[in-house]
Amino acid sequence: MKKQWWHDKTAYQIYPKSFLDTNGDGIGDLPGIISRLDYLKDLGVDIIWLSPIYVSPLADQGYDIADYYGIDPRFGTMEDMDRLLKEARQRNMYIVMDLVVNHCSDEHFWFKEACRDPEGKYGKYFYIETVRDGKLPCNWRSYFGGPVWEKLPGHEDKYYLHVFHKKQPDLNWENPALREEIYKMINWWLDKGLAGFRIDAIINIKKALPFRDYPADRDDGLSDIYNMLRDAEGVGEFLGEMRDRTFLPHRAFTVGEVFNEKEEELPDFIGENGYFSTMFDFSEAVFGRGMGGWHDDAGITPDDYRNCVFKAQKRVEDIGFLSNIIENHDEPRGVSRYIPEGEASVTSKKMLATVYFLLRGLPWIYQGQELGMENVPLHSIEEVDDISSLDNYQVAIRAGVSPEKALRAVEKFGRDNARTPFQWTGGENAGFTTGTPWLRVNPNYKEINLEAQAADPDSVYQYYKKLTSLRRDPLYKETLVWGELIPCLQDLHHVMAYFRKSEGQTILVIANYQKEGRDLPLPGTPGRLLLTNGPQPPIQEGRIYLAGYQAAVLLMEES
Ligand code: TEU
Ligand code: CA
Repeated sequence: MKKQWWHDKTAYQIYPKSFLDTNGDGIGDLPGIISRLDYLKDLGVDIIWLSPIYVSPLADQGYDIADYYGIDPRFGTMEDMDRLLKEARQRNMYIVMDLVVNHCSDEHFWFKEACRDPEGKYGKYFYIETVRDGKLPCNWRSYFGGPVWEKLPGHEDKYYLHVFHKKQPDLNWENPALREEIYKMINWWLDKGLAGFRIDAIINIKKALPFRDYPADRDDGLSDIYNMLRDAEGVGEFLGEMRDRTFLPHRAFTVGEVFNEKEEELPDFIGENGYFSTMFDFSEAVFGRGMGGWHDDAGITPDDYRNCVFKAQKRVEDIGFLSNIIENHDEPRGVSRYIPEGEASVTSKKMLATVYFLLRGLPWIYQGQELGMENVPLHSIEEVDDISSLDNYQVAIRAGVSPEKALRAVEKFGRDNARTPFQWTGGENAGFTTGTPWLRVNPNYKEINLEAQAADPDSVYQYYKKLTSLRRDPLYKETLVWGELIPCLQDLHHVMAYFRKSEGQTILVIANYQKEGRDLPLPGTPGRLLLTNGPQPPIQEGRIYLAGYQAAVLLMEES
């Protein structure tokens, strides 16, 4: 595989609204991000993805863009953005923005014009259909609940399509004029010095047309959008055109938010000359998720987690480079999801960090993950901000789930979990704001915060620093970045172990994924211990003793 400049980097996702507020309005902002670039650099971060900061009514927290060329005043100004780009460049860091082009906001000029004149130029930027005798064009269910069709404001017989919230009308990619607008905007940002984009919900830009019903899968008479997506052919034509017109000439870095790609299309997505540089591995995140919504989620065991990860690694090994995560702004905190309930501790958090960070692919850290931030306790549905959580709660209630159980499902999977403010200090509002935070601070901030962890050599944060420096250490980089990944000890329960192997060097990552300590067989002869989250593990007669949730990274003797 051809080496790319970004392969040996570490990436970090910032959720700006919750990162750091500098003007006391309770909302994180660009000056806050700029003031913490040195912190991120010191952590070992190279690439930073900002969740949307464009002008937006924030109906879906900025994933509803009203002006692609403007910064929302709540986050700062374009001068702040330019300063961020400059300050990042001075530190050899790269800024990546969110590209949200499946839909825009209903407050975007295009949509307002479309409402004014549905037959005109801007009407064709959207999917607008005339509805006779009350029958909607199709029965697809939007991601956030309810039909994908909403009445076009000002028109009795016209409806527009929105696969997400009704404040997020879908853009019509079949229209070449719309595509030109998008490419122009992307190039404008790349010309400004942006390194690239994280590409939002991109599979959805291709619809199975003409609109038609699918078999209903709940008693609302609607059909999951995935049924339509399975039939939608030809997303690659749009993606290839977008790559050629924008990313390629700028040599931009791109990471796709891709769910449900078709297996045979994988090389087109992230192979050499793929549509994107890389894409996120969501296989663990979606594992166990039923069609019924969050209350229907079967959960994930340590063995499931390992199997998912290895399967994903295998799928791409000859094709490209995955982006590895344990959480993001849509998911629960990784330590709350992938460590069995009640067992999250400094040690187990470090173990999880070890096994995912040293996989083949680009490692991503989501803000606060480096502190081992956890899910936030939920006392009432009134506390919830996120629209997807509110919908999932209703889905559960309608399915006959008790309010208490529905609340627990939201607590476990809700998107607010990852969106609570970053825990900088043990002081008021965790040092996030001097005002009132837009979303409650996790009450555990007195125990889990950067200030405390920076002073503690054994903290989760200090361990993440060791991981980032190990991966970029010239002695091991060839192996840890580009080396192949070979799973081992797969027949043992609660063990996650794999080799990373390059010409002349083999590194073993081995983890005891349970609270009880145990003896494990060592595949091969160990040399130097490169990293562990516990005491020096005793090694004897081909066996290694690992304490509960202990992980070890060992340089192996070459035979
Ligand atoms: O998410 C896209 C997506 O496919 C959804 O299924 C997502 O997983 C959602 O969280 C379901 O609860 C992206 C963004 O990451 C998300 O924050 C946005 O809400 C969404 O697109 C719409 O732009
Ligand atoms: Ca602010």
